[in-house]
Amino acid sequence: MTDAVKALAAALAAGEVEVIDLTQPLSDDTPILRLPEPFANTPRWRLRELSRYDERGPAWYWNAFEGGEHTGTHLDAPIHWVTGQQLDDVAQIPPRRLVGPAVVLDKSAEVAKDPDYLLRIEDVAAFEAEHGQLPEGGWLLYRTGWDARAHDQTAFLNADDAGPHTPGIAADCARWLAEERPIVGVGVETVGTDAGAAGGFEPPFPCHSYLLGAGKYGLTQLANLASLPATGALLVAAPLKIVRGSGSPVRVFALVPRLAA
Ligand code: 23J
Ligand code: MN
Repeated sequence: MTDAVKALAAALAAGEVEVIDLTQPLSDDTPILRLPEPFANTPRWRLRELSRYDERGPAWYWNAFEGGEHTGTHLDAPIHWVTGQQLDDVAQIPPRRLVGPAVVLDKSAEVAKDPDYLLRIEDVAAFEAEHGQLPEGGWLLYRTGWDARAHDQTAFLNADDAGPHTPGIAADCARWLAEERPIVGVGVETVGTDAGAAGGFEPPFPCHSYLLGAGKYGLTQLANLASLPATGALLVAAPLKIVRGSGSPVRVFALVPRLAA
């Protein structure tokens, strides 16, 4: 049997495999979700300096950090939603489930015309007709072009008096992805896996409700999806092992074959 890890290490060393960072920077400027009254909201990410080569610690720099579990590029664990309350917290997710193939479905042209665009079952079916069925144990990454707004909270949330206008997944499609496809989860470029308007859907926040209720995961605020092929990437998601955590900021890498030099 060939040593697949050795082969991968050699391919990385030879530049035949590229490592793409799908993570947005995490700082006090990182956009965060805003829920309407009367719901609780998450605090921003914040560093609190402990010492910086000074009287508090002459040879070292370090910080404490504070922030919601669901801040920036983050992973939603099944226990995050009431439908998954008996299922895994973020520390219980088997690591094997966090390494798997990823496919990228690009609806950025549609979203440029309609920021409330909702992915439909027929969109996924059309993707599958071209690229094959969604991967067992893998991720559906939903490209919307929303990453271009990730540096600016106002543009990222895109809210008016009616609430936020950001793309998402139609309720029937979320249910179908949860129940009829062998993926481990869905990844998006927006502040959450659900559309900005999804609080008014039936059920409310259907992506959270169906996917997490089926023991699957969400990945949010992803970057660099435009650098990935439609199929053929391997995704590695590494959330912090927060005991009883409902989610965590996550570092996400994609390994992709480097095609033409
Ligand atoms: C709580 C309630 C609604 C939503 C969310 C959290 C998220 O988007 C999240 O980060 O899980 S929509
Ligand atoms: Mn979340």
